[in-house]
Amino acid sequence: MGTARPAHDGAERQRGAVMSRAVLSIGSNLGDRLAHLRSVVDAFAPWLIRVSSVYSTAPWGGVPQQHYLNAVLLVDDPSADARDWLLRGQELEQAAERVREVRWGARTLDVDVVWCADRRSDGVRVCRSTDPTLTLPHPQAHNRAFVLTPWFEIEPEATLEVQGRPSPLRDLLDALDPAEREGVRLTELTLRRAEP
Ligand code: A4P
Ligand code: MG
Repeated sequence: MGTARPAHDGAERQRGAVMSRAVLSIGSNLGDRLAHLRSVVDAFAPWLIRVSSVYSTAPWGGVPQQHYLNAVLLVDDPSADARDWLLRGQELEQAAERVREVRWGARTLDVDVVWCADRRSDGVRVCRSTDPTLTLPHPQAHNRAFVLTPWFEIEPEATLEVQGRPSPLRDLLDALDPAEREGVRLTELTLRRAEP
């Protein structure tokens, strides 16, 4: 309890029986916002399964600041665990010269691990953790249309555990204040690379 590092035994990793799948929320509201989001898609290209559209979103959390661009990625890597996804995201935040000043304040790049699961020979195990350095599932995801809307776009069948109970994303979106949902607008911007 309280740790996000799954108990992977080395032999299991070598046999490829463990695979970590994660949902990442990426956001930017400072500098070249689209370039910051693209830096994540480029760096995560080897593990990328799906990438959402780009959404323009009203700032969440009560700190006055400019609108964000947000998107959600679905990634998969046989050799990664939940903490690897966090560390990879934080490296990219640093590369974007992110400065931490105000909680929920403006930032060049934010990469949050929303959800993570291990795929094993005996099925899928959702990662749960109360560790403050990596809380899973992300404790605010169900309150955020800027996470749920792009995630629903790329994985409409997904569920998210809220207080221990799995809920379909559609139900979580419907439960939000309409103003919260309406603050999330689809753009024509894209993070997908053009086919060669
Ligand atoms: N941390 C714990 N669990 C996680 C997790 N699942 N994923 C820890 C990522 N990080 C996690 O984060 C603080 C600490 O949270 C880290 O040390 C990490 O180990 P931070 O990135 O340093 O600070 P922060 O981002 O300001 O705080 P916080 O609470 O993580 O904020 P959020 O949740 O990232 O929210 N509005 C819109 N429209 N779009 C946005 O993208 N983003 C935020 C930031 C606020 N409002 C927004 C948006
Ligand atoms: Mg964050």
